[in-house]
Amino acid sequence: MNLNIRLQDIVGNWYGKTIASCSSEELYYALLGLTREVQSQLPAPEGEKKLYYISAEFLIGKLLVSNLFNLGIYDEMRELLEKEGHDITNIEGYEPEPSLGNGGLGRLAACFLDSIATLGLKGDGVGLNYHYGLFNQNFIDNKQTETPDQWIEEKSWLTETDTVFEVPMGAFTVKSKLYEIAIPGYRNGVQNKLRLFDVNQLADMPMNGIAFDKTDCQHNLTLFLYPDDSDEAGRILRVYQQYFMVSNAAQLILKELEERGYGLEELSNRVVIQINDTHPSMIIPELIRLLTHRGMSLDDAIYQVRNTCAYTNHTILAEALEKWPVHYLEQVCPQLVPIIWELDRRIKEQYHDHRLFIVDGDSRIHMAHMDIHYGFSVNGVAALHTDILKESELQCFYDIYPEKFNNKTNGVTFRRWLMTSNPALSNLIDDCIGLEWRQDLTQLERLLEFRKETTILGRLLDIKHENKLALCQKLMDKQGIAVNPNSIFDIQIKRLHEYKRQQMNALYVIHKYLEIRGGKHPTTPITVIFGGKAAPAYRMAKNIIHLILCLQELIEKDNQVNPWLRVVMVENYNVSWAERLIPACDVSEQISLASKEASGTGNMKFMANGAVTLGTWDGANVEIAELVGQENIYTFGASSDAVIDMYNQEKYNSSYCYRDPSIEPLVDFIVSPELMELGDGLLLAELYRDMKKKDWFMALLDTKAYIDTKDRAFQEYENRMAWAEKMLMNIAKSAFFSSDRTIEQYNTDIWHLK
Ligand code: 26Q
Repeated sequence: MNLNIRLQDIVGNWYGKTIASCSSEELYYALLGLTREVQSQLPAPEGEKKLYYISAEFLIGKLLVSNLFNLGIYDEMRELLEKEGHDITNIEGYEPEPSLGNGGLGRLAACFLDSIATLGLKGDGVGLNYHYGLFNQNFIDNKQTETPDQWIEEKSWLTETDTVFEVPMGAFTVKSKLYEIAIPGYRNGVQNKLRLFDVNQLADMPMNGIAFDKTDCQHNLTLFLYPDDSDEAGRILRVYQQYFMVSNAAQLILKELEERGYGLEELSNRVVIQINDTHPSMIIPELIRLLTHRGMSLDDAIYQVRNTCAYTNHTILAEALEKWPVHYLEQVCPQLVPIIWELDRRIKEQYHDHRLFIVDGDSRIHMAHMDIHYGFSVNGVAALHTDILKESELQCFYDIYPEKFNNKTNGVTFRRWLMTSNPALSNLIDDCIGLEWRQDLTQLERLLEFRKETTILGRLLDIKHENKLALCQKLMDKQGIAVNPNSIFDIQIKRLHEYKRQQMNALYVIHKYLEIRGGKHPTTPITVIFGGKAAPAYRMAKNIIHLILCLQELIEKDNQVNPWLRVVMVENYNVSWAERLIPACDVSEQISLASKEASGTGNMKFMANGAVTLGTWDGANVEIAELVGQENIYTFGASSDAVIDMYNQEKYNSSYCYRDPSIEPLVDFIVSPELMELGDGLLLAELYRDMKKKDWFMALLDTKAYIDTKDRAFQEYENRMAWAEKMLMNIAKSAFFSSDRTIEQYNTDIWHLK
């Protein structure tokens, strides 16, 4: 297809204009149309067996650039537009960003779809078509406020299909409709689909802010994405959503099995289902229900399902493990309840250890337990995480099913997170090692040859500087904030959670602030950048945001300090922000309490873009450290063994961290007159009390080591060539964290697609 002619045709027909005379907005819709046209020609991958990756979240982000790139027409299109006086980045600005996920788990699912299609594997994503994605975040009075995020427009990436199902709920039946988004592989001429179910006729629900009538489940089913599990209200609605999702998925899977010409007894040979955390776990009893309805014996149905379903665990935080009261399911999907009791009965008959039961003594259904007993694979998402599952959290399951447990260290797609988001660095890599790495990321290690080449190291530093300038421009455009591009960019971007310890980073800021006020200033100025949303009902997370924003204002107004230190919290952090922040980062903050962050995936994106990690011995940080070696990462803090031990023995209390006298003044500063005047005294005092008296996620345990290590990193930043070498080492070793590698391992060990 001649792209120029086709694009001219489209804008001519739609707007009666030439490409040159179109607005960026008009061109966005024209490109959307053209890209959809190209994609519609692509066949699905061939294969006798098909994967269904079921997930409540797919945080796909904007798709225009990524789709053009995978179709192999991005450069041509960009140049063509440039000739007509248009900048594709401006055009992309008009694309609404689908935020159909909260954070890591949803973004992982999006990276996986990209890699599955790129490897030519036959596999679709299945989820829900939320009308409102994750809320939009605004800062008012140094506090987070939430507004609804309505992302769907009349013209979008969604294609309506004529596939409809009925989902029987307790008191009513819901008619569903399937929508699809194309997922093209990278330059391989095939596409998979992201299949999103919606209610057939969504009532036009009035929203009041982000609040709405949570009791009208029948009409609100796909209205919005849950902003985390900290929102106590609406749990039943969440179960409705989950059942709606899996019943549709199960009906779709059986329909397609039949269309492919296979009988039900072929299910486990022809289908594999990956259950992304426990949110889709009800697919297990739902499939058993549908199979037995169609005449299969219960034993055979259980056999089929057990050999079809595989479960991924993403968390060991007890509060995030789903346990639904039986009476919730009696209301939502009463037809599943006898099946679950039967599944539980079989376990209780065989084992007498109550920790293995599906239904506990309080009549709560442990979704993960059901997955482990009635699936064939259980995987963690980083080596340390899988070890913790085996050795402590799920040890009693590992004892009876050692063969089911396996690790799949997470990965990210380098097409979005390096090639399109950091073109300058990608071009430098091309210049060093040729183009092959773009298809085969293991080639990146060849960069090691250049670790002593000062011209290459110099170019690395120049590119980092350019990317900082681009970020500064965005910060100015979006928030009117001027950041010094010659400062060190120290970045922590992720959901707000106490275990991720943004509050510890804030204590570092206080430390530096007091030091500078005392006359000791750093050699190079420091900019500490935060980004992330707090669940609307998670008080402590919101208090931490409030502290950060108050510090931002305090320092902004202090001319003695602000030449040397700035704090910036980006508003409404999302995938698009990440694409600008990560290429501009010097120091990547990965400071979770050891054992709590299952993997992390931002850490991998930063590494690939030449940031140096400052991190604890947690999640995939451990594997990053192994790969780059101690000279190329800054690690600190208590080990996961020590932390787990402290929890088990109830050894930790925050006061024992005051053994170092430098810590207490930092905590006290949270309620200092300066900050209390700027902020909401009640919120700051609540945070202060929590840190002093409870500090459940042990921020104070590691604060001293954190400050010392971070100061050392900033000192070593001064030796620019030595730092550039660290950057290069990180880039060269990052290929392990490609989701292409991860998906290859899923396929070899679990899916066996081809
Ligand atoms: C549960 C019940 C009710 C309502 C909501 C939820 C809920 C929603 C989202 C529970 C968990 C999540 C999201 C979890 C998540 O993002 N986990 C992250 O997964 C990443 C990919 O594996 C890891 O890298 C991160 O370490 C992990 O925190």
